[in-house]
Amino acid sequence: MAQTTWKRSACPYDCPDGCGLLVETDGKCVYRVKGDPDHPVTRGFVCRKMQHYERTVHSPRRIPTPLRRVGEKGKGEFVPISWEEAVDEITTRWKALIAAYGAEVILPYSYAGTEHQIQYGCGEAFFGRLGASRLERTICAKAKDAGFEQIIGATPGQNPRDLSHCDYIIIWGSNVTATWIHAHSEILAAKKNGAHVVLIDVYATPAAALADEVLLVRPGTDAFLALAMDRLLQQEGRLDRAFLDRHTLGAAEFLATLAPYTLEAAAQTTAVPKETIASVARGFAAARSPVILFGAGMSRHGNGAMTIRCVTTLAAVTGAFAKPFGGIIGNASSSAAYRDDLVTRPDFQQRRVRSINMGQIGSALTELNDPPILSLYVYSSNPASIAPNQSAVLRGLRREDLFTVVHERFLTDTAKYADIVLPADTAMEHGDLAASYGNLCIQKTDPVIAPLGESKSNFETFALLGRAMGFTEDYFHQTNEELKDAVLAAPTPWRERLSAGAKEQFAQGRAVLLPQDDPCAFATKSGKLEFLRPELPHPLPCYLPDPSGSYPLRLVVAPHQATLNSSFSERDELVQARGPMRLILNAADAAARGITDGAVIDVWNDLAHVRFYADVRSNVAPGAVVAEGVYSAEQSLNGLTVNALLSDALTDGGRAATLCGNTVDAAPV
Ligand SMILES: Nc1nc2c(c(=O)[nH]1)N[C@H]1C(S)=C(S)[C@@H](COP(=O)(O)OP(=O)(O)OC[C@H]3O[C@@H](n4cnc5c(=O)[nH]c(N)nc54)[C@H](O)[C@@H]3O)O[C@H]1N2
Ligand SMILES: Nc1nc2c(c(=O)[nH]1)N[C@H]1C(S)=C(S)[C@@H](COP(=O)(O)OP(=O)(O)OC[C@H]3O[C@@H](n4cnc5c(=O)[nH]c(N)nc54)[C@H](O)[C@@H]3O)O[C@H]1N2
Ligand code: SF4
Ligand SMILES: [Mo]
Repeated sequence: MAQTTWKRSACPYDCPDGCGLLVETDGKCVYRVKGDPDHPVTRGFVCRKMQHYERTVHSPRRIPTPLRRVGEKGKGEFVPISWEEAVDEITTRWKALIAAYGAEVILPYSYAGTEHQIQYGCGEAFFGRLGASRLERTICAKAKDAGFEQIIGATPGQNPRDLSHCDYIIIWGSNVTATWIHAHSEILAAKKNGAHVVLIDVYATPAAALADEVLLVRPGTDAFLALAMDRLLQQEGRLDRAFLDRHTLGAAEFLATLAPYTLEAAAQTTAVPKETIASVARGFAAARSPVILFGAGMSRHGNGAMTIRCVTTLAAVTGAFAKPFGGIIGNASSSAAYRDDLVTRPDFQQRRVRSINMGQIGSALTELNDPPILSLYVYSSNPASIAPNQSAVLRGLRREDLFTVVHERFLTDTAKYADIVLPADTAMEHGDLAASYGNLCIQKTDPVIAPLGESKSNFETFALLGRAMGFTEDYFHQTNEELKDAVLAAPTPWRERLSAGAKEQFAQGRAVLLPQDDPCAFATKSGKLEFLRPELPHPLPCYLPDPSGSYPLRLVVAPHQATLNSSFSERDELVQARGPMRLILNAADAAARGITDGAVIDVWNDLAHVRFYADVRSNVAPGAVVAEGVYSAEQSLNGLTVNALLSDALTDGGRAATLCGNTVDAAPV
């Protein structure tokens, strides 16, 4: 090994922790990766996935050069070509399509393979300039955002770091032990200080080990649970009247609607015993520093945005927002610290074009005719594995008249359908701007090593394609580092508020924590928490039964601890730790169907039949079934994964995918 040094970097993955990294390198190779001890949230430790990021960076499965398909679509048979040939073929095909049908027959598809600002956003500038159809990038947490917006506006959230000071923590639908490990460690610290921890989920996730109490709730019914808690506190005179008077609008109108939410009705709807509902409500109201940590799972239902709005009312009626370290966690985001418009360039969009929702890519590829999609460019995403309505997605990708380009690090299920594959680099191989959606840290990164093989970053690729399309804007004639510097040269109110010392640290590539606002400074029109929003279809928070399907079991998809969506499939040790595709069922629901633990089962609805191994447990809400993890076709039992059972219906707010709002039935094979 040549002389090595430790360089600072930041984890690019779609994860609320947004960790800072230290990377051992000689400038050519990455040898070791560890958590940055000086990062305000990471504090020296990272998850198992990133502890060996060098295995991802130097994986023998990395795509080294551009590829051209030679076999059938989906078979993954390719030959290497040069970048010149690849760019020439792509831009020649696109120019012909644009001349014949207009640019809207081209659709980009992307999500959060990397969360860093430039590589996440630069495709918007390219496709905006091209005049292609727009993609609504809403699959993940847009219903959660919409639910918060409907009651507290775009109030920047709090740091999970503060959790350690809280004495009553409700983890509401987040498997923090898998997906948010620094929140997990803060909750552990709070427990050492005597905090009471409650988990509300549809099954006992690994995070249940943190909890003093686990409430197993029927999927999609959390709003009822929260409103029943509100009603009980109202009846018992435990509301924080001073907070309601000072910081909220429409409290009286809201409180006047709570009569139907009795404990009895709540127990019946949610399956949570009424004594438990009452004791959690009283404990939360009486706490010194009560906080609700919100996951996104409960927002991925047909009533998801309303659910988030209703659960937030519990933190309002108890005045939790005004108590020290109290309120809510799960709505933080530090991305406004950068001028994102300098990356995404909305000004390049010359005319209105149609939008296609990423959760409906299956029907868009197979049914759209006005005009049809004739070319798909996928980057930072893997729709064959992660999108709903998988059978339609695969049918679409198989279309011979669809010219598909995939910019990827690995030969994913989606890349196997590509006509042209372009090799992508990793976060070690380019600089970028890191923000987080789980805390308020920001960090600037520099390249740690040169791009491996012939791989290129998203920006370098779009700049190359832009020049080949004849775009004359300076944007396409600069380097990634020049764009990064231009974004940093543009001040934002948040970065301006950093102390001189923090600004200096940031300039040196260290992570800094943005100053936090008063949690009661709500970013609504009135500056108050707004129970009443007269302009909305439902002016007050209320329980809306979820309009899910008609099969008897309610299917929930959940993350797996060992992998991150379909990412990390290149790492055999993580894939092995995850094991085969399983469906978690409640023992009573399994017994009623003659399903035994470990048996191969057929699971179906109107969309598909998918095979799983049964994982029968006692601690699952009645009628709920859960599939953890995103699997590839190769790892599946019949070529399809759980995503084939997910419809492409959207949520009530935010146009997110209803990933957790589907129904199925199951039987032994
Ligand atoms: N290891 C790992 N880390 C990850 C990911 C991963 O796949 N693996 N994914 C990353 C991504 S993309 C995201 S968006 C974040 C997500 O992180 P969070 O938004 O914090 O949520 P999750 O941990 O995914 O947990 C969602 C939980 O919601 C539950 N749930 C579903 N429906 C309901 C319901 O109706 N009511 C209640 N109470 N619970 C419900 C599910 O059972 C699941 O346990 O995590 C990120 N981090
Ligand atoms: N069954 C099921 N389905 C789900 C979920 C679930 O939990 N279960 N989770 C849902 C959620 S919350 C989300 S956010 C979505 C996530 O959907 P995606 O954002 O598509 O997530 P990944 O599966 O991680 O795929 C990201 C891909 O980007 C590639 N990539 C990484 N970095 C770069 C880069 O710099 N450039 C390029 N060009 N490519 C790069 C990676 O190799 C990887 O193949 O999936 C959703 N779908
Ligand atoms: S916990 Fe999340 S942000 Fe931190 S290293 Fe792991 S994947 Fe990256
Ligand atoms: Mo996500």
